[in-house]
Amino acid sequence: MSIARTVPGSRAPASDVDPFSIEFFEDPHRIHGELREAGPVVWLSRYRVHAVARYAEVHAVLNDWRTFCSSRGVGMDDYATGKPWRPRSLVLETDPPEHDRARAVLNKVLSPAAMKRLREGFTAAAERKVDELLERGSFDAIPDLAEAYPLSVFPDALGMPQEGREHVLPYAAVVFNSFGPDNDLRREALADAAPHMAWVAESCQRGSLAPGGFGAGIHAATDTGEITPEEAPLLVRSLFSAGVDTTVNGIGAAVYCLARFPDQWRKLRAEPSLARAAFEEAVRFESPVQTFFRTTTRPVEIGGVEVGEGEKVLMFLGAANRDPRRWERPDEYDIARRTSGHVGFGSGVHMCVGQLLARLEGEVLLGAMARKIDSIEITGPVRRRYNNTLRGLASLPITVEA
Ligand code: OVV
Repeated sequence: MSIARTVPGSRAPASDVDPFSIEFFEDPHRIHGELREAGPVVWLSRYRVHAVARYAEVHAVLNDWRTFCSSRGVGMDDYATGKPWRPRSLVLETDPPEHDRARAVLNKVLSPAAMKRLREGFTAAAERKVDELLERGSFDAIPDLAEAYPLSVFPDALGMPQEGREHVLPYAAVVFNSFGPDNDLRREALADAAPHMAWVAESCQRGSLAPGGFGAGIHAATDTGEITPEEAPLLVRSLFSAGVDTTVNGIGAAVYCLARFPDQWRKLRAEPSLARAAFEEAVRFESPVQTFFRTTTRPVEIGGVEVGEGEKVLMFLGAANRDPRRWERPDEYDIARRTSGHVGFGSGVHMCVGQLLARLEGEVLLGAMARKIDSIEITGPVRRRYNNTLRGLASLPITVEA
């Protein structure tokens, strides 16, 4: 990477790196460091957008929705100048006050009380999954664990139709690739998206959703007038979009960490009550959601650099989560660390509305592993999965012993 200190039309240092390339996905950490060191804001010349990679600036952008809006899209596409590829999300791609109405409904559906009702069933499913995998001994921790466990609990909790659930992960891959630039990943994902989109649209209708689930809960909010009947399916769509692949990659990150760092695995085994902390630290360490954009609503100075109105700003959540200005030993996975303040779930008004559900899944699964599994060993080639937003693996062959 070359970093030039000046560029016409910007006072930010410029970089020609492509943070949406396979090469970058393979090893983002060195370049994250270079971007942090270059300055508080960097100009990505390839895409003509500003980017922030330091914790302080990422946190500041996330916490100033008036200046850094979401209603023009949180991907590279600017909805002020182009049509969204799907009707825009009522919660992700809106600003207060519209955002807050939709958010309140999701907050209630995914509340601490709702988590309490789910805990027992989620725990039993985690124990069954771990028992089954111990029986097998050797398996692929991505499809057989990181994907299989969330798929065994979340679609039922949402009340998804039984038929067609194979669309869930492909649909999410489309959504998260869509936030990136018009590269091969995004183009190929969108080219094959139609059947996934059709199934999701149909499944979000009130009549498709099982009683008692998150989906039915969202539709019930139309009866009290909090949202309109036209809005409900779109809000349900947010859970289809963001409810599975995020936790798949969060759990995948945690298992990958625990398999790579035996001293941390030993610590967790000795103290299974650290399961929730071990999951949280994996979210900081790997940052399954790597990036989001905002769009400026006015000219603004970031770290002394002038950014104009109507400009996209790319936030490197993963770089912020390893910024040595904020974290001690940032590149160490340490389950005893104080992780609070990490931006793996975002921050501010848009901070992950499903974070309690993600943590519940992570906690009960890692807890079951800690109580039942003695050793974890990586026993085959680790393959990465490429996505414009999500960081995670396609394959993690492991062997476990009781
Ligand atoms: C956080 C997130 C990711 C992807 C999609 C959505 C939300 C949505 O609201 O559709």
